[in-house]
Amino acid sequence: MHDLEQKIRARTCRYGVIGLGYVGLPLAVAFAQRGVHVVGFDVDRSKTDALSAGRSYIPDVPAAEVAREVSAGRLEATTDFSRLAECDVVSICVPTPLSKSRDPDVSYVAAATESVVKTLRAGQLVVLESTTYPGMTEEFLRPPMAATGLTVGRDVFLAFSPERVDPGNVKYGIRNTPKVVGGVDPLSTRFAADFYRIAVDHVVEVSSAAAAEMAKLLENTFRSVNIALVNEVALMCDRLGLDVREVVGAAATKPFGFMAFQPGPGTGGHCIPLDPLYLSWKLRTLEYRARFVELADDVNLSMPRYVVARVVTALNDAERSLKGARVLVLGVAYKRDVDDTRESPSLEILRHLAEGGAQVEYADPYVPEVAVHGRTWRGVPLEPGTLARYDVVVVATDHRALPWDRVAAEARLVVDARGAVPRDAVRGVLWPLSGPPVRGAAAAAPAVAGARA
Ligand code: SAJ
Repeated sequence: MHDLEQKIRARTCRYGVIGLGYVGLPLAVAFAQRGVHVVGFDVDRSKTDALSAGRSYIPDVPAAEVAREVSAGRLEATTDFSRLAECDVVSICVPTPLSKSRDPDVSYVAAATESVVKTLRAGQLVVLESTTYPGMTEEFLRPPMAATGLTVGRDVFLAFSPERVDPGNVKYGIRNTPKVVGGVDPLSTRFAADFYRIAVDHVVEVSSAAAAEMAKLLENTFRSVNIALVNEVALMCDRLGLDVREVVGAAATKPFGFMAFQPGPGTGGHCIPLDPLYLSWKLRTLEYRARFVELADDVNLSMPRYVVARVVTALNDAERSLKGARVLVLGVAYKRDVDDTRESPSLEILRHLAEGGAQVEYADPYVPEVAVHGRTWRGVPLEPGTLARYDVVVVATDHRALPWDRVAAEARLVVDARGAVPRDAVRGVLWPLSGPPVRGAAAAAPAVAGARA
């Protein structure tokens, strides 16, 4: 039996996790809790110092769990990447963002790979977890590992296993989320699968690293395309004078063969807007256009401007112009109940409203301040009377913590891109994402063209 296999079976293998963010930290803690000695690596000393002191900066990872594993000596954190030599298994969990030209930015993976190769030794298994294009593990990690003179698949082993950490998800965690694993050769697949089985109930072996890379991209492209479809249905409903949420809600009553997605102001976050573009980028190098991926990206990217156009329509109906209007945007995080503003469509909405001459402010209980194209906004508290001060309130993120009943009762005019405001409680005028406005008791009758007082 290979020495590595023996260590995995005996759980005496030492595990290195590079990148201690929302993916790497839960992974490190999960294996430490299963008795594996884990060394966490990060370039950010504030992270490694916090963990060494038994503190957590990831909401899904309780500090008590970090403290317990650190004090038991099963979890360490360091910025000293030379210690990778101690590790038998290394998972790379670093960001794979897009560059300014919306092409893959693999600089973080390149830096991690360089560190791994510097200390590479016989008996090590390297697993890339960062979401990337099909072929990257084979094309980007294998050559520098082989260039050390060690044989991949005999002396050292290499696999890809996509991360499926869903921040804020209280139901699914490391243990009960099935883990796909694909090696660059059968032995790499087997060793990686055996290793992950230490902390994951269900490990799914596939025939190659590329198959595992592609599976991950399919998972998130599926979401991007279906969100784009329902957003395009919103654009259609706008022209048809229909309320898209009523249409989606009705379709969702079909108990089979349909999966409801919600239309909204676009897609944000570090996964859905980015992952599919890794796929289309790779396919372009193979002279193939991933048309669904690119169309979905176009539609989703167009939604912030559509929401702003809806605001203009609503103000126009109230005989107000966007220029000079006082506008409050509710929610700048990319989705409900999170504090992450990466790629958030709300930021584009803020920018376009400001460019249109509106006096724009925002309120978001999770985000105290946000910078958009060089301008910094500070959130405003929703004190009594605040909502009534604005000419229009725009719902961009439907945080559960926001006072939706107050929005219905106090706001004179609402554009609700998320279907968050209770319609039956509206006193002013509410414009849904598509379809006719809802006019409440306090709404002035709309001006009728041509009529004179
Ligand atoms: N969105 C819609 N309509 C929908 C669903 C989402 O407009 O019906 C928007 C959200 O508001 C957000 C963006 O799309 O701006 C992405 O939302 P998301 O629910 O896909 O959440 P993410 O970005 O946190 O995606 C993560 C992914 N997890 C991993 O990659 C491990 C994704 O695969 C998960 O399915 C998703 O969480 C989840 O289900 O929570």
